[in-house]
Amino acid sequence: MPDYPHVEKLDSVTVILPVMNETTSLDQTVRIILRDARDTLRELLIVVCRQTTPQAMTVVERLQRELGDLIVVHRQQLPFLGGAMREAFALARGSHVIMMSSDLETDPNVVSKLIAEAEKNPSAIVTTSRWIDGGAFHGYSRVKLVCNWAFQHFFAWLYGTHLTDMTFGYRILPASLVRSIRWEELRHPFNLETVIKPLRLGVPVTEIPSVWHPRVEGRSQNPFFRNFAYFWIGLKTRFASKRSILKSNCVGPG
Ligand SMILES: Nc1nc2c(ncn2[C@@H]2O[C@H](COP(=O)(O)OP(=O)(O)OP(=O)(O)O)[C@@H](O)[C@H]2O)c(=O)[nH]1
Ligand SMILES: [Mg+2]
Repeated sequence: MPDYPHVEKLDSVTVILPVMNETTSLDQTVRIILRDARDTLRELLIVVCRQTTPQAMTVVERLQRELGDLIVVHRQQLPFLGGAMREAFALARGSHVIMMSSDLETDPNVVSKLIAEAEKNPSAIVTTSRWIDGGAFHGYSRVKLVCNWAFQHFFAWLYGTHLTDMTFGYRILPASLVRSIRWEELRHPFNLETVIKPLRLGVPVTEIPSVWHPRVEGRSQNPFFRNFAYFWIGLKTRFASKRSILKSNCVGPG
């Protein structure tokens, strides 16, 4: 029996949009998702925090007025990006959740492709890669590219997987799966944690391509030196027991 929840069907999707300082990028992200995936959408779950700028809040409030129940706004209690995602996992009402950002670095044109892939295998995770055919990085320095390549290869070897982009936080996951796992990270390494913990449980993970463009407004919340923090969760999870990865009431099939 697998150690992760079996999911019969993709019924609906909650798209999680963390927002700090995005205005036009958030607006464009929402428009493209609605154009391509409105029928499958349970809600757009926008997560804001105390540092979210007044300009971004103005856009969030306008979207709420325009789109009514399709928009759910949550003010996070836990800090940072991982905290925002973890609280969103608990609140999502769709059978599946899409993790992405609102700065257009996670290309919203890929949302409908993620959904189409997840429909084929609803218990699995479909994640995006900038390294496979059809994917790309624009505006990454040579040093950043080499570091990223080396990092991806090291962790693919460590986990015995063919995945090529485990740190890119743009993927679709079953909601029951994300609620069965004990999450630890609060900052950006959460993006890695959300793929390596499922891998340790034996969850199938497939990749589709996505092109990365640097944000055109606002600032990243992830300074380059913080990338080293990914090693801690990456190494620790490799040797963690399945029992410690699952919440205590979720051991065995869900
Ligand atoms: N609600 C909320 N949103 C956040 C937080 N940190 C980042 N975000 C948003 O999450 C998305 C991803 O964060 P970024 O800081 O751009 O991180 P990134 O794109 O992974 O990192 P870079 O590659 O360095 O740009 C963006 O839309 C941010 O505005 C947070 O603490 N709370
Ligand atoms: Mg970003």
